[in-house]
Amino acid sequence: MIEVKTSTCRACSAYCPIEVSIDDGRVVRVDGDRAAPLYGGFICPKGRALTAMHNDANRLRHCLKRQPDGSFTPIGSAQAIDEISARVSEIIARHGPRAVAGFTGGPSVEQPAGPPLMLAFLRAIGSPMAFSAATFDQPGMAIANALHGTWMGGRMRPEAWEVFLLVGGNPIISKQYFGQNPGDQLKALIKNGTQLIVIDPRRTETARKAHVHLQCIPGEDPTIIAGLIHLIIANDWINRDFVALNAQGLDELARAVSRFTPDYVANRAGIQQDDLLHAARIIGQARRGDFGSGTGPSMATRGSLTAYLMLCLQTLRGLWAPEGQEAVQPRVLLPRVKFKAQPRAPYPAWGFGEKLRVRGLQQSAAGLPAGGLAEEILTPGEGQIRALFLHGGAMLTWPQQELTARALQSLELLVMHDVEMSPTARMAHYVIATKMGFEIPAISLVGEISSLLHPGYGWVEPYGAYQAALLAPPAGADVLDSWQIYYRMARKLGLRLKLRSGQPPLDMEHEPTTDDIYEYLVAGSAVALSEVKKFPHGHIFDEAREIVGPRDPDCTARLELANPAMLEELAKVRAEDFAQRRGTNQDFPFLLIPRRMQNVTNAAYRPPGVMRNPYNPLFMNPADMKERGIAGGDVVEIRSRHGTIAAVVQGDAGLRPGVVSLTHGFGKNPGEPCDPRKDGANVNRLTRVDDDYDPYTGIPRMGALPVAIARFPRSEAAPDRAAAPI
Ligand SMILES: Nc1nc2c(c(=O)[nH]1)N[C@H]1C(S)=C(S)[C@@H](COP(=O)(O)OP(=O)(O)OC[C@H]3O[C@@H](n4cnc5c(=O)[nH]c(N)nc54)[C@H](O)[C@@H]3O)O[C@H]1N2
Ligand SMILES: Nc1nc2c(c(=O)[nH]1)N[C@H]1C(S)=C(S)[C@@H](COP(=O)(O)OP(=O)(O)OC[C@H]3O[C@@H](n4cnc5c(=O)[nH]c(N)nc54)[C@H](O)[C@@H]3O)O[C@H]1N2
Ligand code: SF4
Ligand SMILES: [Mo]
Repeated sequence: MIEVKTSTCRACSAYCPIEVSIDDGRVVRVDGDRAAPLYGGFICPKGRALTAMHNDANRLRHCLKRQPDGSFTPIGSAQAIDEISARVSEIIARHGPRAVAGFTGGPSVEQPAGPPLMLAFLRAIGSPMAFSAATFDQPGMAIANALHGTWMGGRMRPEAWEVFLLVGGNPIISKQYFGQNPGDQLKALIKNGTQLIVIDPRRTETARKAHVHLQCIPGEDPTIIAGLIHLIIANDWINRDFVALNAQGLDELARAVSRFTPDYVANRAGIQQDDLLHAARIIGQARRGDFGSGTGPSMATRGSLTAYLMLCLQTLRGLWAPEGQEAVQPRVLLPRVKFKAQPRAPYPAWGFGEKLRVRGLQQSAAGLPAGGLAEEILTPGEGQIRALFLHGGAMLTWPQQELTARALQSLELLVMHDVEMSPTARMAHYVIATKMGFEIPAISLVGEISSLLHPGYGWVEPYGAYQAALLAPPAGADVLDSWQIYYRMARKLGLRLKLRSGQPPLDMEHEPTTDDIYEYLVAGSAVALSEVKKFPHGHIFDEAREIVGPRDPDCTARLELANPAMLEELAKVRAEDFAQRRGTNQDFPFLLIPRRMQNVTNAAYRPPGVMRNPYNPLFMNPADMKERGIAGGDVVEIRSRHGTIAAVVQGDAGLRPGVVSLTHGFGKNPGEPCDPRKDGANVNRLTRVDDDYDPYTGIPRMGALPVAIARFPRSEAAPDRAAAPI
């Protein structure tokens, strides 16, 4: 008999509510949950493919251990944890706790308890070496918040927006912003009078809905935002009352942008002056609105500066939630906070915490720079990392794949969690087979935590959801919830794990359940988890709504419009020879940019059938293809200054001529045969960790990357050549 149960899709960070049809312990169908609030029953092909994912015979059912000859043999999870624990304690004894590091990434969407337990474990052994994918993502936002200060009232409510400015993001595909059915949300906003401005070198699904689309040359976001600031100031479109009360540094900012005149900006960024003026006028006259940015500008270098300038622009217009407005993103499973119509003063963005031993990189408001992790592993000396626990798809997602490979190979101990024998798992000493989706209880906590770091995540309304696990792992399987790895190691090593300061440690005698861990994680939440559990479709908790309160009478905090480091970087932007810095020339005539595709999430597990073609095509403007005699379906060679890959071309008339785009998360490991039509192409063979990296966050140039595109003589795949060693 078929049973239908509600759950949440965790194949991306949109967390769509779903209905799962189960027949005798087997998933037979997944649909959007029409009875759930906010999402309107939305589901994408990845959600539907959860059926194939849970029934995939290739899924890992046992942990694996690498043998001296490189092959893998199954090992019981208990035995694996015993052996790993012994090696960890031996490494700590020999090299100290800093020799043990962890990395968490995308899989935390599915495994909410994994990262907190990994961090608790690292704290318990005394290692500061906790890295995350956040510093390969949009780390500049955390830097910008620290340097500018933040608004304690939060953002303006979308139903009131007259403008939304989106710089280098594509919510319709990525669901970053408007995560609950983005197409419908955007349609409703536009119908409601919101003018959408999109800055993107590609006419994306989202840009097609925009009132103004600035189809710029990649990497020119600081130029364009500085140009918009210049126009807002020059036309006296500043919200004077707001700025006088809440900000400082206007005169210095005005001077810093004074030479970003419309003709300079338009010429440099490859856009029309009229369009720039049109965008500035919409922004300058809107009384309510919001701005957001995506991975485009972050990957294109100077992500911290772009994010900082966007905050300055937003503050100049006073587009922050006023007193009396209902707050967006109030807490549900996190402790309640008071929203207030006042600034929180800037705070240190760097200069505290752990320093890496490479390139002067250090802990910042965005975390420890993962861009320096591979070199940290490879650099001999005291503190060198010898053991790494990996909760992400490093081999396909970290820049400079060849360096990543060398770093991972050099480790004494690499432990990977996985549900498949992924490229990264193939590098590991131990692969811990983990539970997948429906075997893990769903909870909206990670979405809410993400919204603290990035306004494009979480829920505007006080939404919360929890659904129990729906399935047991396959009969005979020996798989763990990823947090159990750290709990069981800690127990072996006699450590007591604490999830938060001020909280009692976990019970190390009797192993908690995943639900117990969730209870620890939501301690002090605005709404009790037991209450959230009463609503199988998820729920909007009216009792969690908050109104933005008045300013404290003694508040003296001000938002900073003239951070010296940022204005210095901006001066450099204006002074440089931009064509030279861009790096395109006859040898490298194209700029390669990142993009997401609908049916894949980064390098995450791809259920059979989820993609029509299993590869990531190189998208190219048809005029550029024609000029070079390239047809759709041809295999081409993409060469950057750092490496060469082969990819299958697909025409995309929406791309700005001279720009090509390729999604990350595909391909194979160095030395493995890679067929671009089957395995796709790894864009991170074209990147390099020390190429024009952000000095604060360490994120290197992963967009606006100069490349050459050449047709293979007989249109067949050439072997990938590895990048030059660092
Ligand atoms: N060139 C380039 N590189 C990029 C980007 C780009 O735009 N261009 N984007 C960057 C961004 S924004 C991000 S967030 C990162 C993402 O980078 P990561 O966070 O490193 O990668 P994911 O692809 O999310 O990780 C998915 C993989 O993690 C492994 N895994 C580990 N633990 C588990 C587990 O418990 N369960 C499951 N199911 N799998 C597990 C599986 O192998 C799975 O394939 O990539 C970054 N890299
Ligand atoms: N379907 C799907 N959804 C995802 C993911 C996925 O892999 N697939 N990944 C998830 C993750 S980890 C993240 S971080 C988010 C990211 O969410 P988004 O940032 O919205 O991701 P993209 O869709 O890649 O949008 C980036 C846009 O930037 C544009 N762009 C590229 N270079 C530049 C530039 O120099 N300047 C400007 N202005 N624009 C530029 C690209 O053309 C593209 O349209 O998506 C999440 N959601
Ligand atoms: S957008 Fe698709 S992959 Fe993301 S949560 Fe929703 S159904 Fe799942
Ligand atoms: Mo990301």
